[in-house]
Amino acid sequence: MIGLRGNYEGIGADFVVEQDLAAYSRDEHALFDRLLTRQADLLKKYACRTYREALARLDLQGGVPDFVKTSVALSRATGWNIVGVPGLIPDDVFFNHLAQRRFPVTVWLRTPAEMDYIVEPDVFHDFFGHVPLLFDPTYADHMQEYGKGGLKALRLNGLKFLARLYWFTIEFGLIRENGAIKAYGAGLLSSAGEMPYAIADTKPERVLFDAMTTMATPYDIDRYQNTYFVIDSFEHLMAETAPDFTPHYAALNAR
Ligand code: HBI
Ligand code: FE
Repeated sequence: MIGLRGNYEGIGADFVVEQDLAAYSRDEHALFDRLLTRQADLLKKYACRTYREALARLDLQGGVPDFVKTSVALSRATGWNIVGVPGLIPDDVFFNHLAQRRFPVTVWLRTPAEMDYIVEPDVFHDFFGHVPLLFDPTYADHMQEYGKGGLKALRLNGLKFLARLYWFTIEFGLIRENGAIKAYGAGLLSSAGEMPYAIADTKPERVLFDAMTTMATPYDIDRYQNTYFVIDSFEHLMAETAPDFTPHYAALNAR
């Protein structure tokens, strides 16, 4: 599938591409399974229950999953669908998909050399990391609100702040569960190294999530974070991000 990696020629305005299941090599299916197996033990220890239960229901048959098949179950559960994309897509296109309950999932898979670290999201990060939680109604609603908020942030010069919110919740968020701290962020769930680090290492600080502090916290995409934000529940995340952020953006831009 290397051919499709970052190949945008002839792409439409929505940046959607068909997932060609036949185009994945046997090695690619095997690599996807190796990534899955490697995470399995870590998930038991570090992943939040909602994620683990949703992943189990997905019943991944082995190899790179079929977006169309998963979308049938997903749309029945929360009205979301998966759309294939060739990689990162423009912010406004990305947010517009989320606002319409379409989750963009990259169609290509990393190479074995990128097993431990990949800069851009690939199908393992996007599918394994993001898709299971879209089966949870509250999280699914939050993700759609996030998309609508993103389109608004673009108009209010607030994208940088909203991207930080996304980074510290949807990508690297932690959640309190029965007195323990677990992972729900896709970047953590799909990483063998950063999930244990974020939860068990003494180096990073773990602070209670609030939207303003998160939006004021810069992040580095190519290193582990110094700070991780902890929500009490997805309802807490929803409530914290429901307000109109216009005044927040104005205050943050004024700093
Ligand atoms: N495109 N395919 C894809 N996946 C993303 O996660 C993504 C994107 N484009 C923009 C983007 N994320 C970020 O700018 C926003 O999350 C802020
Ligand atoms: Fe992601």
